Amino acid sequence: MRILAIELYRVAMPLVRPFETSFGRQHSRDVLLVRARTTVGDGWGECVAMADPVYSSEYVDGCEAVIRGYLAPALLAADDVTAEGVAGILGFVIGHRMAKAAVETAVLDAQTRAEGVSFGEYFGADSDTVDCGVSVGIAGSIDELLAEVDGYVREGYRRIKLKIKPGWDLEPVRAVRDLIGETALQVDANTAYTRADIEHLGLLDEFDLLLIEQPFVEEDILTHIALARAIATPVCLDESIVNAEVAVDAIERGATSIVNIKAGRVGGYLEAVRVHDVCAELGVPVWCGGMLETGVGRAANVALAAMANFTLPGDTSGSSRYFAEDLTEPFVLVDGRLTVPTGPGSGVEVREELLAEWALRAPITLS
Ligand code: OSB
Ligand code: MG
Repeated sequence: MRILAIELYRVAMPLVRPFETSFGRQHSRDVLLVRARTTVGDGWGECVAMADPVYSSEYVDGCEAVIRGYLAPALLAADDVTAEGVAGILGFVIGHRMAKAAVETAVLDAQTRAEGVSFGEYFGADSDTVDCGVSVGIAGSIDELLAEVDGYVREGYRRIKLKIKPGWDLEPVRAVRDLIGETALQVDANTAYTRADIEHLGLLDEFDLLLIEQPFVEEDILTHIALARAIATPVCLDESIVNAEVAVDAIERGATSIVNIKAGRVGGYLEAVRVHDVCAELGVPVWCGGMLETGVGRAANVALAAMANFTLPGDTSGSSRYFAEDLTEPFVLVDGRLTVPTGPGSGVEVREELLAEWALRAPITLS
């Protein structure tokens, strides 16, 4: 195919409740959507970067700038583009994985729609539904936290993940464990701790957690190794795992025994599949992370999470956990699971009238 145009849309999606983590509090999701207009048809990708560079170095204005200045011009100049060739064409740009992932996904969506193949089939998914967990932000009080968690358990979520930080860890985890009994529970620190906290984090062992996610800064593999040796709770890396090679390195050195896979963080779904595969070879289970995606990104995540080695529930929650109204048909939990879309490409349709209604600015066309 040839790329005829790349269109960039920016929409503001208010969250149904603020989402607070150790890196700040979001009230709304500032989403960048990419539409690839190609000779075989159109496709969509969602950029997962946050409004500010506080989870990773990427942020949404930066992604837009790198797509406008480098990624879109390179794709528009290429004679023949395939989804499998996008990473090579864009490889001259260092990093900027979330921006690259959004563009590659738009091309993949166009390509697979034209071929009549669903993302699930393309990735080699082997189930029709995925088990869903929910990521619960830092709350104003323990009572507020328990009320929120109780609501999710009643909705059927199969696993609860609590955001933690120094000063908000043992007490909320104990309270939630008491509330939910044997329901699966895990925690995510988003790099809020340091080596000096290893002994303290060991106190989480008594709560029988599935894992502790990314306690230390992304570059610091060594401290994660030290923690994994010191505590019983499995250590799981998120921010640190930026591609399949880094995943192998972190696993072989003993820094992570479970891996969170986010396609945006590793540069796209094709690399996400490779991370899945190397983890499977090494006997390391994976689960699908989330970045508060709209239905556009969620559809692809749900298809990815249907691959065989995604054996733990993902942060693939229903649309209503995030938004009053989604940009696509909503993802609705049934018995704690979401159904993998079966239509061509991502299998969902963008509600273009909402894109216009919620637009932060007019779309930009690069051609
Ligand atoms: O660390 O997993 C994370 C959201 C934004 C940025 C980073 C993270 C998260 C979540 C929410 O935990 C997952 C979701 O429900 O999409
Ligand atoms: Mg995380």
